[in-house]
Amino acid sequence: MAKEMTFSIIKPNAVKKGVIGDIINHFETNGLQIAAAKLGFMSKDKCELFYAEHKERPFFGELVSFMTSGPVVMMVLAGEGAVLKNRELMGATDPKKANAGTIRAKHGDSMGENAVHGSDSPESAKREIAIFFDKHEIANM
Ligand code: FUP
Repeated sequence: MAKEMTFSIIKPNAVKKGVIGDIINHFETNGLQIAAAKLGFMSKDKCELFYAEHKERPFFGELVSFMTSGPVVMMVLAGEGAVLKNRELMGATDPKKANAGTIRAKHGDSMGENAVHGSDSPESAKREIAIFFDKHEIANM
């Protein structure tokens, strides 16, 4: 499989719990390298743009208010088949349905507060990375 990049967010509930290190360790020990990272608040504008596909969904307001409620870690992950690999490591959207040992099973609190985000396709990854990072901020891993 070709080397790819994907976009990852450690969400406010996971940052608050102090599990940034555990999550990054999970990535690094499973073949994903950190090609770029920043910790900080997501602006409401960027958050709404990021989740634009969910704009009409009933949970949109709650999702944006949660994602901007505290600092997050925004990252570019690089590795062989990074998009799919990251989705496997995260587990299902609903932490109750996520396989044992996945990040969401370990650190997710609810469907909304599910600890991490990961791009669902290489096209989404490209779009999402461009919202939060300039090209020169990303290491060529
Ligand atoms: P995922 O790709 O696994 O992050 O899941 P989705 O793109 O379907 O959902 C994006 C985010 O919306 C999830 F992380 C959590 C939130 N969400 C809800 O809060 N309620 C729902 O019913 C579905 C999603």
